[in-house]
Amino acid sequence: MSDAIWWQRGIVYQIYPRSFQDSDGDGVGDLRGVVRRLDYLVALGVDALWLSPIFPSPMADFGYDVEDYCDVDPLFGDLAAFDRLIGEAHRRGLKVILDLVPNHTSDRHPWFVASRASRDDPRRDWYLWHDPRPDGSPPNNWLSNFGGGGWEWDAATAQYYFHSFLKEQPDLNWRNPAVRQAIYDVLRFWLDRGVDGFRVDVIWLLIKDEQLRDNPVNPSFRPDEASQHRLLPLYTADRPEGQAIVEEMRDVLDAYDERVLIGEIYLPVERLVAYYGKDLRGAHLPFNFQLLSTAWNASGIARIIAEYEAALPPGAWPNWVLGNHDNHRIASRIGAAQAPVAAMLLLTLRGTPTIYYGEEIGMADVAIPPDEVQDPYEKQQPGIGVGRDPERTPMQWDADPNAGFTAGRPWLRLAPDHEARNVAMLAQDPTSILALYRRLIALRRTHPALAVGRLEHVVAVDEILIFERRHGAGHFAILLNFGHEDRVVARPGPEIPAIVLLSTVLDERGDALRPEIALRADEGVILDLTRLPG
Ligand code: TEU
Repeated sequence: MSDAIWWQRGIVYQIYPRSFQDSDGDGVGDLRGVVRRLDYLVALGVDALWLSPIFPSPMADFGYDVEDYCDVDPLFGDLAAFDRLIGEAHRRGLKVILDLVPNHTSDRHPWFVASRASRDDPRRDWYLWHDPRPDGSPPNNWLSNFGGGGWEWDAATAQYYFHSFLKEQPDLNWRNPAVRQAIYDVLRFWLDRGVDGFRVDVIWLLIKDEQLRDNPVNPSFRPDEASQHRLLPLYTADRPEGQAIVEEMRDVLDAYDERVLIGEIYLPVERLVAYYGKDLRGAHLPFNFQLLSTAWNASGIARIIAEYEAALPPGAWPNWVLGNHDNHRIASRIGAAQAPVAAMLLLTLRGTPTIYYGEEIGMADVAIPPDEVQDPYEKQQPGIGVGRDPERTPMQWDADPNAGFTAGRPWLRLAPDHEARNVAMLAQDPTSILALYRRLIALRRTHPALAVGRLEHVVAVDEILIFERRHGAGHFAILLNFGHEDRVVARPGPEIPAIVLLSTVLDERGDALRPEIALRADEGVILDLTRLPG
């Protein structure tokens, strides 16, 4: 694995800082809390932690509304606490990735305060201000991604400004070179402090159409969908000029050693891969979210894998995401029985895996009663299932009343099963999902074929997904039963006895001979097909 870079061979673990570990009893997680749990991450075996935004923020969108890009919100700590986190992480061999939110700021950011103060302010052109149409209505039909119109009227200066998300999140004008330089300075500020890379929020939305053309109507809009899907975001997303910005960000990182640029991009695969950039001068890892939305069956996933591999530009490094803070948890999407299969899939595919905190203990969505809803997206479109609180509940560490997360009252309610489903208890159980995650990660670290090896022979046979990984002499087959019934399937690989390296059931299985292997319901196995020397 020596020639692979850390972000290629490694595993990323996403921490939602509000919900990971509180250290001061205010019910909100913080940086000192993260430091306390670093040894847990080392024991789990991940390589890098990505922190969702920790910057000063009014928290209208829980940190995705940044008031100051170069400081830490007092809820989470301060710069000294951050430096300590970097130091403690690096001492343990862990990388730290920050969440950069460059598409918009908070409306309380001094840049926007100045920008809205007057039409003549030098910062006016840092945001997207436009005159109304003659009848006073907004400049065009663009919508907010949280629902409702995307234009907010400013009576004092008699213009509209555009916001892709909340009105408290005005969009920056990325056509303005001064804006670009200001954000690149932010990157350098953190790179100089030692951060190992960035996950860039909505990197495919940064540039909007200069002519302000109306977005077309979406012919396949269903009335039960979130209302912004009424229009196709033709002129507000994935604009050609956006590629140059990604390259410029990459240039900033390239002045440093081995830092990673990850882009948050929800696009079809053929457009997604454009974000690797011309000659791979773009993002190192345009996030591949296909597993978040695809139907959970063997043939569909075989197709996704094949299409993704085929679409990757030469030399581009793949990646896979199974969960994040914006999507329902995997155990809730596919059922608890399949969660181990999903874990084995994520951790044996070719490409950098990203694990969302809590998935390793099988956390599920938590139903949040209407009067406890925190998420502004849910508040804007209540009751249609877009809310993101269910996947953001506190990490379950132990059987204490607040799951070891806080000594106070957690900002979001805990999962009802936290007394039984928590790190302390699952760590005692050699057949738990936590044990499975640890074993899978350990295998991936031990066998280069599983981390950086080639991916071959991807097929679906009935409900079984089969693929192979190879590197040097290492040769493995992965068989995943997406069905809830036992099945027998032809065993792949050469005619030698294969060792069952790991089953998701975490019991002992004998060697797997040819021609057939039996899989239990919801079982996945890794077979070692490596020929012994001699
Ligand atoms: O998300 C962008 C995004 O497109 C969505 O996943 C979004 O959360 C939602 O589904 C609305 O369409 C990023 C962040 O990950 C998210 O938490 C922020 O709310 C959003 O940007 C704004 O910064």
